[in-house]
Amino acid sequence: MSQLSTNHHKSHPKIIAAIPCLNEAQFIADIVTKAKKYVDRVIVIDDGSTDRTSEIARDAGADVIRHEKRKGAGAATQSGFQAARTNGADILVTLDGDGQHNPDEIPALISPITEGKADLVIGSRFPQPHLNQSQLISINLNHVPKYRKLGIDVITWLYNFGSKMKVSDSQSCFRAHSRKLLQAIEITEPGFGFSVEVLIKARRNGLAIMEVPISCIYHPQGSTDNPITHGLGVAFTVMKLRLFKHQEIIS
Ligand SMILES: Nc1nc2c(ncn2[C@@H]2O[C@H](COP(=O)(O)OP(=O)(O)OP(=O)(O)O)[C@@H](O)[C@H]2O)c(=O)[nH]1
Ligand SMILES: [Mg+2]
Repeated sequence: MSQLSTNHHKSHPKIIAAIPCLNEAQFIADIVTKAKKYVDRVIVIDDGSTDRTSEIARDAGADVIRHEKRKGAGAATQSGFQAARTNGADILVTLDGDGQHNPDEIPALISPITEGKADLVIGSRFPQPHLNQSQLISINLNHVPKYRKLGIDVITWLYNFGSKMKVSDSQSCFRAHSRKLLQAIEITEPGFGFSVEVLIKARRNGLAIMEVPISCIYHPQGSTDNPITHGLGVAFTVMKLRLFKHQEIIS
């Protein structure tokens, strides 16, 4: 992995994109190519794929971190957090490698951080009225399957319950993170529970959380994991993290 010059000209924040991938050979080349237009470096975390994800990502110009064995989307994102810290990123963008997120929406996610308004920006598939719609670039394809929407709503409700800091989409992993957040938060959940773990720790650290609307493309070949176990696993993680406040916080 070539070491980018760290004495980056400070007027331009150093932006890194991390893309956790499990068998995404079909989509990854296009995503890396598009994302490279908006960031200084693209890092693909290959979470034990058995297809040509690593090779295709590298050929498209990404740096690749490979987990020999599958560890989970949370563990893969944690490797992205670590690589961003090691390379002195001012902003880390995370997006999925399965073509559901549109890299052309990266600027919309980054701007609240460059404007100093947020430490965590979530790309929401369910934009609330107060969000400025004009940011939506592509036609809204957010046909989130109903059963998935129900699962996401339950988890988002569990996260919002009793808190002033509410979000509309706790499960979206198309996010931007500030250097301050990267220094304050460690991901310990190996699976999809990491999505709410980062939210809960950000809120506990008093970090500013914002949402911007995104489009999300659902491909006909559909979901990878079993949505029920996926949803229940994350719901359990929210309850565990919110109930047991003694969770480790680095700072
Ligand atoms: N499912 C799954 N995805 C992983 C894993 N490790 C990395 N990933 C990547 O994590 C990202 C999100 O996973 P998805 O399975 O797309 O999760 P999702 O978007 O909530 O669910 P879908 O609607 O099924 O796509 C994708 O880029 C995956 O390739 C893993 O162990 N399981
Ligand atoms: Mg997906």
